[in-house]
This record gives sequence, structure tokens and C-alpha cells, in this order.
Amino acid sequence: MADLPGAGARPGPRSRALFEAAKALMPGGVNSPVRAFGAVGGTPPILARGAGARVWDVDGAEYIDYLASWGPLILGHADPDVKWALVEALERGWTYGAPTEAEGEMARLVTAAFPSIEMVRFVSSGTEATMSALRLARACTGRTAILKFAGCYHGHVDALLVQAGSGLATFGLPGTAGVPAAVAADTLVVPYGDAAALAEVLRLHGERLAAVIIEPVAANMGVVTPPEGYLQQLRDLCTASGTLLIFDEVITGFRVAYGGAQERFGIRADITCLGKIVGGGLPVGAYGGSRAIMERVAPSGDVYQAGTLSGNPLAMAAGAATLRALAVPGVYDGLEAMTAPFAAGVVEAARRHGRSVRVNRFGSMLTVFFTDADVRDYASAQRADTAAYARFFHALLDRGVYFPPAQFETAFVSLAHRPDDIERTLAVIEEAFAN
Ligand code: KE4
Repeated sequence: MADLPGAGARPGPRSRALFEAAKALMPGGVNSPVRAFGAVGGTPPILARGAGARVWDVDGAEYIDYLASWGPLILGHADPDVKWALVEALERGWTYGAPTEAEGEMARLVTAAFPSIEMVRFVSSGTEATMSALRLARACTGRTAILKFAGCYHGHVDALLVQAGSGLATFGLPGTAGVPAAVAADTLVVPYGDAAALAEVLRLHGERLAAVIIEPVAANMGVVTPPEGYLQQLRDLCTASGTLLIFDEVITGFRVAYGGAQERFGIRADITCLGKIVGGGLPVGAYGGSRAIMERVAPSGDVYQAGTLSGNPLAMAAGAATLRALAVPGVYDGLEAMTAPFAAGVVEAARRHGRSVRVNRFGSMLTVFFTDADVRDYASAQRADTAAYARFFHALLDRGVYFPPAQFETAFVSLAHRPDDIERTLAVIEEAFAN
């Protein structure tokens, strides 16, 4: 199979020069840390163009893309329907700071997709969505404590950049510089998927908990699916203790089903956070819930939250075009039909070459863990050989396949990926395992 243009020479000289210049002007040369390749080493190619399942860097090298901008591009790059929706909106102007029809249309689409969302507020990132959801939950319950799960990431919210305390049911410690201990002290952290730990922490602290926030299918430790019945247990415990259940569906929303993980598992969250796909690749986050909860948000209620570009007309146009494309019957069956054999092919290639990997997949998102044990939570994920993943990542990148530049992330298959993309990717993965 012929190499894609630029094979082996990645990244080329122009990427290297531009990245060096960028590092003098932006921290790490990037606007989000993971893009700097710190987890895999090397220099990131500077991307210049995307179309469908492909991206090209400034040196002309071509890649089959599984990063999908970290999730938003479920239709692939530069989808024509999204592009023309943007052009049509652009022709009329691109921000007003006043109500527009597009926001109402998006609110109709989102509330129709998620039965648990009667009202929604759009913001400009997933972080804003989760940050606002926490504030709203604290207002609604009059409580302060929050529970999150080790390995789950919910954006760079102070209260959620917290690592587990010394004991199972002890409050958290700052997970980064700049988060005051006093803020972390209101956040509990328990292992993902551990039913006994969950029951214990709700027994001890349930009456103090404003909210539990979870990725219903974890993607930020790599893909980890909760054990059978775990989300229902969480739902029942939250209901019993008067704690609001927040599903962070920034990744799973419109990814694993049109109605997100809630549709797949039949669980209703009290507050749902969305992002990524809901903006079609433009900056959008959203949070929503029952009318009773959402009416507490200003200006109808006493919980303040605002944003200059919230509900931006371009972002609403891209989001609406994306959701309309995803509402077509059979879309998710098609993603499943493409991704399931892909994951099986990776497992088979590893077996043929005696490589110890585990491939965790849920719908069109998958992670290749370099480990010989099942990955069911953050502790088991951390036993993966991240150096082996880094070598795997670069072996693919040099051969024109762009996987996520970190072990604890997720590769995404889009509706733009074709069988020959998957075939080529499996051939490249076979070569990577063989070397
Ligand atoms: P943003 O603020 O990055 O739009 O969303 C934060 C967020 C919230 N919730 C979940 C489940 C998320 O995965 C994210 C962001 N995801 C990361 C990658 N796993 C974005 C990539 C990055 O940080 O550059």
C-alpha cells in the first residue's frame, strides 16, 4: 500500500520552525497543553487543512485523522453541510450579543434529543458548562460538597482539578498549582466503577453533597465503560440523598447515541453538560436540566452565569447542521459498523505480533492501552506502558495516521472515515506492532 504524502519525514521543516516560533509567544507553543506532545515526545505537526477524514500539515504531509479535534468532528473535517450553514450565517453577520433565532432552534434540537433536558443554557466551552452546572447544583441544594471520580476530567474548573484525598472518603487535594486547598476541600474523589466505594461515600457524606459529576462513559483516562448497573446505582443513591446527578456528556453527548449515554443506559441525569459535537467544531458548551432546576439560572433565577459569545450565531449554525446530520436514521449503526471491526482488527494485529494491548471501545470512540490487564478504572489505566504508547503513536504518525498524542485519551471514528481508511490504518498499525 503506497505511503501517504510526507511519510517518514513528519513533521517537516516548516512545522518545526513554526512550532519553535510559537513556543516563544504562547506557553508550550500551544493553546491547550495536550497539543504540545508532552505525553508522547517530539514536535507536533502544524496543521493547515482538513477535509473529511484527512488533515494536512504545513509541509504537505497527509494524515488519516482520529483526533477529530478531540471529539467535535463526528462528521469529519470541513463537512459541506456545516460549511454552507456557516457561510449562510456569516453573510448576515457573526455576533450580536442579542437573542437570535438560531439559539432557539438549537435549544429545540437539544431538548428534543435529551428527555432530561427541558431547558438549556449555551456557553462557549465544556469547562463553562461544568463550572456553571456545579454552581447551579450548589444553589439548588444549598449544599457545598461535590463528588467526582478519579480519572474523569471535566475541564479546568478549580473545584474539579482535584485529586483524591488520603482516604476513600476524605476530601480532595489540589490537582494543580493555583487551586486553593480550601476549594479542593469541598471535593471528594472516589475510584470510577467501584460500587462499594460509591455506596460508602454516599453513606458518609450524601447529606452534604450538592452534586455528583461523572463521565457516564469515561474517555479521559482512555475509554472506560462503567460496570453493569453502576450508573443506576449512582442514580438511585443520588435520588435517595437529595444530591443532583450531573452527567458530563461533553464527549458522549451525540457521540455514543443521538441522546448520548443517557439514551444508551436509560438513565436520566438531573443536569447534563454538553460540548464538542454540539458546536460542530465551533466553541459551544451547554448545560441543561428540568425546568425547575434551570429556572434558577439568571435572569429568571438567582444563579448568575453569563457570556459575551454564548449562543454565537456561527456556533449555533454549525451545531444545528451537525445535529441535523446526526438525526438521520442509521447514522450510529454506521459508526458502530465501522468502529467495531476496526477495534477487533487492532486486537488481532497485536495478537499476531505478540503485543500486550487492551482495546477499550464504546461506539465510535476507542483507546489502545499498552497493558496485559483489563482497564476498568484510572488505577488500572495508569499501569499501561505509556512509553510503548508513545512509540506506537509516532510509528503511526510517521506513516500518516494521527492518533491522540496521549495514552489516556480517545481515538474517534467519524462518518467521514471510509473502509479503505480503516484498512490502511490497520496495515499501519500492523507495521507498528511488528517493529
Ligand atoms: P472544554 O473546556 O475543553 O471545551 O471541555 C472540557 C471537557 C469537559 N468534559 C469532558 C468529558 C471533556 O473531555 C472535556 C475536554 N476534553 C479534552 C480532551 N479529553 C479536550 C482537549 C484539550 O484539553 O485540549
